[in-house]
Amino acid sequence: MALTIGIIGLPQSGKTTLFNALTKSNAPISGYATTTVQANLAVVPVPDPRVDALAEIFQPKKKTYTTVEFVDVAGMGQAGAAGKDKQEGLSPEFLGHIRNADALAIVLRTFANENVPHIYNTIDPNRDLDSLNAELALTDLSTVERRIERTKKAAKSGDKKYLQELELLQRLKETLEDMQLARTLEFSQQDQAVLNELFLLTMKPRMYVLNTSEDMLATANELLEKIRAGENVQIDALQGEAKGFAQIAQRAREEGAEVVAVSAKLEAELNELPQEEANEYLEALGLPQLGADRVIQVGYRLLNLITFLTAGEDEVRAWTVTRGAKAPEAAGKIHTDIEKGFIRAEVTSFDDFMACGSFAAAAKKGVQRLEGRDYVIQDGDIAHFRFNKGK
Ligand SMILES: Nc1nc2c(ncn2[C@@H]2O[C@H](COP(=O)(O)OP(=O)(O)O)[C@@H](O)[C@H]2O)c(=O)[nH]1
Ligand SMILES: [Mg+2]
Repeated sequence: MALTIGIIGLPQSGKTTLFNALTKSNAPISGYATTTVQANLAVVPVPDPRVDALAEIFQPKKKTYTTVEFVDVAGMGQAGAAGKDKQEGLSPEFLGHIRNADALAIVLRTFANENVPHIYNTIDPNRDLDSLNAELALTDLSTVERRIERTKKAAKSGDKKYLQELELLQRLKETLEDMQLARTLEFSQQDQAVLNELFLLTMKPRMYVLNTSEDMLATANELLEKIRAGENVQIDALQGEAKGFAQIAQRAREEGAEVVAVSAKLEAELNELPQEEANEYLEALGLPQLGADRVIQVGYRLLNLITFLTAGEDEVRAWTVTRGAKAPEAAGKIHTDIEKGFIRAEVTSFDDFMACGSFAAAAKKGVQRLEGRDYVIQDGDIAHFRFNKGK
């Protein structure tokens, strides 16, 4: 069940370069704005230090991470690219790729480079985000308007369900007309059922990926951290790229969105180097980790998934379940037979395990628990399932 994160942004913002950095693959990078819809798709492992730590202990034959799918789709900002001022809505090809994405990574360019034209000629991520939001909102607006027509007909019967639905749709319509995101509204559980059918683009969880100049990465990380922590930053006093970082970070904070800074080009280049050299380079830049890895980890977090682990001499492995899943469902991820014959789960939290160093020590210390069918799996649980093979 690979969940998908759609990489979107204006032409020349660095989507494909980021995609390459994420996947360590080499999708073609365009040096000019294209009008056709190209899509690159890849399933990438989610870096997880817990898997690495357990592998150090168990020295397994195999080490397996959870995965997430990224799709890089061109197709936004085409009206701007063609020099038209009217937004014409997004193409069916673009929508075909992005409607089913579970979350969005929105690439915003902050790097300046004369050789890489910008469709609006200047570097201004705040303006670019407004423009992207407007395109997404307009597309959602037409979805909502079509639905209103349908629901109006159904509501003629006087059925309360449809009258409530109309109310919701009206609220969405007003929000989208203001170019605001549907996800900023509050919804009831009943609304949620309708929303699930609409696949609105402005409902999707999102992260902003600031594509920075190489030498501004450290500054970006510092500012992002400050704003995330709620420190008071005088945004208007900032200049150049730094101002853009702060503006987007502030918006992300207000919206409850995530924000990550990367230098897509640098990272795509680092992938060409041997691991050791790449690490040295990162260290020299004062960076703790590849931005691409952060993008993957934050993307995974957006999907509201949790990870549980299995560990042994054969394999150390991370598994994905949705938040709230109970033990038998988690067992079913490994094999349906284990779910069917589920007896109980032996569970040790990752932290407890690391403090003890082995399952035997964990059991002795009493931190290894026996859990039944109703146990809700927690992120970082190391689980061993006992099951009845005959069932
Ligand atoms: N200087 C610099 N150039 C970049 C960066 N990221 C992308 N580019 C360049 O910008 C151009 C467009 O990048 P691309 O990934 O194809 O953009 P896309 O249209 O959003 O997919 C390419 O020439 C890239 O080399 C970056 O972080 N710094
Ligand atoms: Mg591209």
